Amino acid sequence: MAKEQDVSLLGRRLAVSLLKVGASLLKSSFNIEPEIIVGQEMVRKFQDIPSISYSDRQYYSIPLAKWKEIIDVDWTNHKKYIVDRFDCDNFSFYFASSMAMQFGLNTCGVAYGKMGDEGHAFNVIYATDGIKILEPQTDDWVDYTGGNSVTLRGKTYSINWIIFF
Ligand SMILES: [Ca+2]
Repeated sequence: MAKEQDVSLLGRRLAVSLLKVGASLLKSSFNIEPEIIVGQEMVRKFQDIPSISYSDRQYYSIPLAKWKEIIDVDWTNHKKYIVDRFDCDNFSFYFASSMAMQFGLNTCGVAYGKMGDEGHAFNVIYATDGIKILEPQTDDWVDYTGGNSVTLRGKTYSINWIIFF
């Protein structure tokens, strides 16, 4: 029994070490040099959204082309959808938190609204050269230029609330 516990403990420590090394390698492979945006300035671009929350004074972002490179390797879209436990809200907060945790980018927000007639959560990316609405379950995105809805994957994504954190 003692030996089994030792093996489990060793396995856990190895797993954590691998995660740390992997995260560090991934970040250093991108050479990210973010631009700083004042929160108040950023939210001005979302005047057509009924409600917006932001928690930070300064926001760090990069150009769309660099965001695309990150999205292409990020594995959020490969995660399995599980009703309630890992559904649209979890995908969205997970993706946004991963961007802050792994790359120091807090300009990926979470949007609550509707996809067609159904309640839905998804992401908003405030890049230094544009704004995108992202479906984190599929990595599809579309330009946001104003208003409170976009057409993405042939569906209307409408936004009631955005939070940047
Ligand atoms: Ca959930």
